[in-house]
Amino acid sequence: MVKILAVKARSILDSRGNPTVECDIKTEKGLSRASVPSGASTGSHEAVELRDNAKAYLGKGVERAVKNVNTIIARALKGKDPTRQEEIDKLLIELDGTANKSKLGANAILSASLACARAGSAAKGVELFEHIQKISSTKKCTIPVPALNIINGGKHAGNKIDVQEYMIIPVKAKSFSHALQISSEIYHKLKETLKLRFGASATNVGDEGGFAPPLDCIEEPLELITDTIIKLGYWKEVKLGMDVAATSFWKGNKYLVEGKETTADLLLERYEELAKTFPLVSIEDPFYEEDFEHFAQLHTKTDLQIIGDDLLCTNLSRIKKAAEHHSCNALLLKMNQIGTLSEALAAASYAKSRHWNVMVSHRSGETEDNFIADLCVGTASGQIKAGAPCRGERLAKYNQLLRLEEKGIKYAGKNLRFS
Ligand code: 2PG
Ligand code: MG
Repeated sequence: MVKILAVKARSILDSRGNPTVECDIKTEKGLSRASVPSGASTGSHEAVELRDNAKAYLGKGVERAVKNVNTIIARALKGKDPTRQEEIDKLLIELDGTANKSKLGANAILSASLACARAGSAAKGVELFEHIQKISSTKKCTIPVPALNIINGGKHAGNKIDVQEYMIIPVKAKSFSHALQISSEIYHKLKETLKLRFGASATNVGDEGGFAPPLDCIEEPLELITDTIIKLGYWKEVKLGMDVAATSFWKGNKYLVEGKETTADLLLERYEELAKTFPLVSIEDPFYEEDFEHFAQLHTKTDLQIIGDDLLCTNLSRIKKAAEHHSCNALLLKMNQIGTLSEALAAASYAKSRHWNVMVSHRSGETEDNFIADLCVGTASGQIKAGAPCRGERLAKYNQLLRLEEKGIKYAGKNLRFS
């Protein structure tokens, strides 16, 4: 049996320049490393990201989380078998002992959980995606369809667009590499158009690498992207997705959209109209994080893929509630919302048992770690969102998928149904 010899965490910086936790695990097979991302539009039911709230890094330091890994977690994991992911995660959950991982911090716990998965795959001498396939009992791996966020708004950009993400989904591309080629072409063509119409500053990018043009109406980005797709002749291959992240403009009893107050019912009508006008197939968080009811209404009234992010927080009890209410037909899978690999796998597995789609997701604050690429392939989740085809921390994931594609794993596009 391969044993964990040492566990060591450190504070590194994420793509926004804020501290985050990286963890190294040593076994006789060598060193395995993982780091955790961080969100900006976080759901209130997410596991707790432990920050120092001290002077350093304007309160955002993670020294307490690092210390928790280097003391409590390191002591408990030493001597353990890293191939036994479920046991390791159970131990981490028990060590913390809270419902939302607020004692040790979900950032501390997840860094150890993921480094352990990498150590487990090294111990078995298999690739990470194969190790994940095994522990998640996935029959056949697939290469996911990417959802690339090419126009950024909301909390991820300094413009006035209320919707957070406008994504292209090359579902009918021939392969993942073809999907990436098409997406890169659309991205660069869109850049030309934005520059011509609004000037060079409109091509500045937001947190996830998408452009952040000075637009303020919800429809305009959809028009611009649709025009670009048609211009390039890709209207058959490429569909559109949005992450509205509606909690970010929910003001207690009303939504504030384009500077005006509006209601959930009016928003719902607007989404129905969007679905009729544009090649829109997917919408995430169309309403704020407690409105299971309007999610369900949109689900009944359209053929859209309705993804729950802030609504679900990768949390099994919330996913079950959404399933009861028919609020969604897709789960956004973010490991740091729940804090261990095993719990994320359980969330994905439950969603699949309800015949939902699963989209594996990055966070807006990312690192160069490409773990989610293997996660998506190993669980055959079918979709991944990792930002624009631009910026190293986003490409780290897409480029890993290009490597995994070389193994002859099937592209998920052909069998993907959105509704
Ligand atoms: C989202 C994510 C990722 P954040 O809302 O889906 O795109 O953003 O990481 O800021 O929560
Ligand atoms: Mg979201």
